[in-house]
Amino acid sequence: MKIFLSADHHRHDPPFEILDGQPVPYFETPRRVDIILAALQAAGFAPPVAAPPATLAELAAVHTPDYLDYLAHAYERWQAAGLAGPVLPSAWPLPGLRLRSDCPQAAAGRYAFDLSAPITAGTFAAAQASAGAALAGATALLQGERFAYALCRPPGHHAAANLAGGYCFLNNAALAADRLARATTTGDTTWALRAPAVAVLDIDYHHGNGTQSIFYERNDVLTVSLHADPAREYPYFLGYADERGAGAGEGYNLNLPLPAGIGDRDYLAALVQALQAIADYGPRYLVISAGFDTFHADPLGDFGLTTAAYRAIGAAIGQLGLPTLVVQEGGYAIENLGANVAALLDGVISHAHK
Ligand code: SP5
Ligand code: ZN
Repeated sequence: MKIFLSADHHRHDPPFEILDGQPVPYFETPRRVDIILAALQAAGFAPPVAAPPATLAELAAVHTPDYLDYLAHAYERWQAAGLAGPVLPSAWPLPGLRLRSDCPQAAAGRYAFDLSAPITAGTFAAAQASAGAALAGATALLQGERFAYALCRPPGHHAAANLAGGYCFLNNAALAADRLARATTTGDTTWALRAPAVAVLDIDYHHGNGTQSIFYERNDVLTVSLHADPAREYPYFLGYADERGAGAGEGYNLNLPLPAGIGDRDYLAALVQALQAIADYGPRYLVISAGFDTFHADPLGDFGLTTAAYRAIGAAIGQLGLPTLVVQEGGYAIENLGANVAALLDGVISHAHK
């Protein structure tokens, strides 16, 4: 399995986040990558390849130009206004207020939906590196690789076309899925008649609100997410079972909200349902948004999965027999994160020769 690394990820290392009203040390730390790399090396995986950073033109495939301009310049504009970094909003243009981005503080509220995506001096460079790893993974599949793993940091699945949040700035999995979909569906038939292209399966503990919103009106990318019920868990405002897509995308989004405390057996049963929906769609490529905050010891989650479950999840995914890109998302039980990633990837490749 080819492994692509966002080598510049360490340039994003915010000092704190506001979690449920309290300032706490940033959970999404550079140490996560070190630990995953060490575990993969110990498990005998090939050394990672450093991917080039994604260009603005590549990012514009799923992100808006105004949002990219904001991300690229937010920190310098914040500093130029005499504010101390990191960039963090303190007011939001919720319904009833006017959607403006005239000054740095207004822009911060305009382009972020929570208090967990602070922008530091190196944040955009790190996010570009992370997106570059996912895009390199997509390209590897297009060139005939069966599997690839993009060790992305910062993660991406909460980032929408024009919004940061949930430790995410650029939607790595969406960029990869979009690249695979465009390569698959370019042709002279009308959009609605093109063959199914790509499925995104999101197994992070949190709903992938950004990925869902990016593909919500498209039928060339099926989005499926297993996650904690948003009625009790972040991101609260999206991820419910009745969100099924809109317009041409109606029927091409599937949310499977899960109860607190769910264990290996019930989780794997829900996964079978998700994989059946993907098999019915019949995509050419599969992108996995792989979060490990479903682990029983994760500080942010309340699921009960064991390390053995990740091997079983990977095996079930591998059994679909699709060229598959695994994109790193969350996972904050640092001591177990490496073993859990290695278990998932081992599971994915375990069926390769059957
Ligand atoms: C990529 C990713 O996993 N982002 C997750 C961001 C979650 N941020 C806010 C979570 C707030 C929920 N409260 C947790 C209580 C833990 N006891
Ligand atoms: Zn998560």
